[in-house]
Amino acid sequence: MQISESKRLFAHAKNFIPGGVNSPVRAFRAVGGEPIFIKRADGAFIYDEDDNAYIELINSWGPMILGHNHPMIREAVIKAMENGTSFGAPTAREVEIAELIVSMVPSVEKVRMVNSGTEATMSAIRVARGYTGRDKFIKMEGHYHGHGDSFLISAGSGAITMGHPDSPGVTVGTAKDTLLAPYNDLEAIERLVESNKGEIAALILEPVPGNMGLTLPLPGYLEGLREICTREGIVLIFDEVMTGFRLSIGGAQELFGVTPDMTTLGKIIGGGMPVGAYGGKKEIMEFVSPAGPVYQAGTLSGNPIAMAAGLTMLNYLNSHPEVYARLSGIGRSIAEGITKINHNLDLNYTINHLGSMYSLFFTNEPVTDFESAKKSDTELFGKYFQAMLKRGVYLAPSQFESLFLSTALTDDLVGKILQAHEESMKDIL
Ligand code: HOZ
Repeated sequence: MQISESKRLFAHAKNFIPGGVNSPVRAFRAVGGEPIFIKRADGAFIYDEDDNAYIELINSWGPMILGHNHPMIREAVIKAMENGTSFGAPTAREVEIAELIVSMVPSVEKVRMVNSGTEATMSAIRVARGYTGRDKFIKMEGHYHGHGDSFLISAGSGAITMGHPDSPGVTVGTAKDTLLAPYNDLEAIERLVESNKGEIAALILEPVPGNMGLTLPLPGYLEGLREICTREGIVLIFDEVMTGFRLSIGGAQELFGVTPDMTTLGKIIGGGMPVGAYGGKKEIMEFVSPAGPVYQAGTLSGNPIAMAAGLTMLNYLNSHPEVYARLSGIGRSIAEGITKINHNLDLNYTINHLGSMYSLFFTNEPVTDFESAKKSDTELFGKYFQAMLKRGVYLAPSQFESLFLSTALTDDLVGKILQAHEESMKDIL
């Protein structure tokens, strides 16, 4: 496999872009080697600038549920573009997609469109503060809610692997209002609530975290959070940027039957276009300007092209519930296949899997929170990543990310992924 063009581009990019990339995880620092530069993507495959093809298990970090460059989405975008690219004014399509999201996501009675998950989470916290008149909020260690200042404290995703879970540039004043708790530990939440009585506006979490590698909620955990937040008047926010419309039509909240007060959503809504959204109970969302006093705005919010892609994607998912059984089937085949192969090896591993998301950790302890995720052998993960890449399977370039599957993965491709896994294991052990 020749990768000379990616090498050339990366060297050149470093002269003009910090670290040569526009988002840190892409630089491959957590796995060694140099990033491949992508020219195009189609179905289950991405192609690099040297025309190498890879079976892709990131799917743009979640949104490509139906695979890349789906003709239906592509045509919707091209058609919308014939009428202009941005108006900075209301459109019929925004109303249609808002109504659709309200019908699909249990907690959402009103919704505001933004342009990214980062914007969605920053705005949701501001609204929760405005609504409750309180300043502090609880976040979980190792969870990632985009790069807003108040979230870059014990943050997951690239913030872990770049070694800056507490980023410089976040002021002490901002950090003091972010209270940290370990995931899956209800007693820790009770203690925080007790020592900050009446001061906590919100509790935000990824109900099924993907940004410290996939980690699952223990039985009763989400229900317990719901009870505490209701009792204490704390706004419970589920960050479903990764899990919304993916784990089920109504996201993790529908799957686990726990309804938060607010939900943040992301790229899946745009079918891969830059879109985010936040929504929730009417009485909370009525605080958002111009209905209420909490200010939040954006020229590109509800962009007509992004809305056309999103509407097509969500309408399809809404009318094809069988997609979720298919996604889960693919996830199960891969997770079971890996488990079977690993069983015969002298290897410490844990595989966390739910629906179309999974993570393989190189530790034999259960991974249930940030501390246990950090026990994984990240050096071995780096070797595994490179061995898979060499065999044409592109994994997320970090131990602390989930993998995302698409319906474009045929049985034949699943077989190829498992074969690559088996050979890679022989390589690295
Ligand atoms: N932080 C994103 C995944 N959790 C990665 C974004 C990107 O590099 O595109």
